[in-house]
Amino acid sequence: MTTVTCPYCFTRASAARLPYRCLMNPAGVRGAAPCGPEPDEKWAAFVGPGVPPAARMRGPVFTPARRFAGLAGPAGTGSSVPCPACGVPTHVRVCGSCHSDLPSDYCDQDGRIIALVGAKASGKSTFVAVLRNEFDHRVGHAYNATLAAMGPQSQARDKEMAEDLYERLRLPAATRPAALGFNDPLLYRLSLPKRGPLGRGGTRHTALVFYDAAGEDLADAEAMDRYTRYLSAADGIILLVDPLQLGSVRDRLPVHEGPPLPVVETSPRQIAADLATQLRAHGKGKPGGRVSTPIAVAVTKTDMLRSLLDPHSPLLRNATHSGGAYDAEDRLAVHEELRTLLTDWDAGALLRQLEHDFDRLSLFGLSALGAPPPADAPADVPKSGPQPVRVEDPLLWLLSLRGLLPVRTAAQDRTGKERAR
Ligand SMILES: Nc1nc2c(ncn2[C@@H]2O[C@H](COP(=O)(O)OP(=O)(O)O)[C@@H](O)[C@H]2O)c(=O)[nH]1
Ligand SMILES: [Mg+2]
Ligand SMILES: [Zn+2]
Ligand SMILES: [Zn+2]
Repeated sequence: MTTVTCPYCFTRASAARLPYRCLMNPAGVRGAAPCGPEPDEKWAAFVGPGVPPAARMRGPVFTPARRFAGLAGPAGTGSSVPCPACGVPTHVRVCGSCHSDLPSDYCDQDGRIIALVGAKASGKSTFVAVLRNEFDHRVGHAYNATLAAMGPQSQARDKEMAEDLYERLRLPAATRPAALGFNDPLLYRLSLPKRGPLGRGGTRHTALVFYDAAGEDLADAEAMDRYTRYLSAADGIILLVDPLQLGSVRDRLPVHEGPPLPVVETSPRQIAADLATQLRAHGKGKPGGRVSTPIAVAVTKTDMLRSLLDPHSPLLRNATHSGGAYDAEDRLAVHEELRTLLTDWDAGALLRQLEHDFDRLSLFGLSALGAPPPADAPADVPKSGPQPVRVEDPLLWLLSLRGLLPVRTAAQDRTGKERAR
């Protein structure tokens, strides 16, 4: 049975029990009058006082008769059930708790919530857009995987972000307090070949939920509460750390040709500490103990750090993903490289905080753009377009922990070589 976690309020429910919303289609059947809009108070209360009265009027929500429950159509199309009032079938399911509409394909697969966390301007929007694009090319090809936006809102935003970044060569507009409606998750469907014990075919779909919100910005208590529920519902967390926020990195960078350094925001160490406190408060670790949720901590904008890296640093090139397997040795090499760097940066304060707070931690380094934005046009993508380095690693690691990807280990490599001899 599929369990669905609402990507808006994070209530969990069995997919078969979700209510439906009538689409008020005028093509009534059996001569029944079409349904009209009704005030959806549950939804309005959830979305908040900003909703104009007219927008509260929505298609009626109903719970289908038992005999219709679980009458799913062909895989991926969702099920559709007739509205008891007008008789017209609808496929739109809503969360029973907040009445948000759920994309029908979201309800047909097990969800994984991967929470994306990072201070303002740490690179979250750019990261998501570039990651999505890499699945259309290099990464999708290596793993035979696709990553597609689900539902009309996510699809529209996904398209807009891609056009900005890859066609207009514009960086995303900053995630600023004004954009604080915490109502807009980006929903994606990740499809990977199934890996049964017998290597049987088929495809496994996994729903991924990202919010592009800066946690420290969420001034009002309700938005903050929802944000912490998002974090505690997460199966894995990607924490983006902007190295340009670390004093000792800023001091060490040569007077560079890129745009001016960003203003100093909340320190990454503080963000990590707050994150751990919030997760512990939601039972993801004993008070004072380590948090159990796996966390991928990714230092972004590594293109700015070239002068601080050894020319052989693994941070300067993408993983090969050869044989469609996630390379555990390569991950370790990156992790160790970052441990060394972080030990040095700001006297190791961030590293100590992370190792103190998180039980399952892996460090990553990535660049979504591959080069700094042009100095004379800091809101633009570099002329050659994004040339990402290692953007996929944090997500792939979290997926590999869930057994969703084949993993290649050093031991396997050795046996492979011996066999080849
Ligand atoms: N050098 C460099 N700068 C980046 C990269 N990604 C983002 N940035 C810069 O960081 C700024 C904020 O990025 P954005 O994705 O909007 O961050 P968000 O506020 O966390 O969503 C951008 O406007 C760029 O100036 C990168 O890969 N390399
Ligand atoms: Mg953003
Ligand atoms: Zn909900
Ligand atoms: Zn109806």
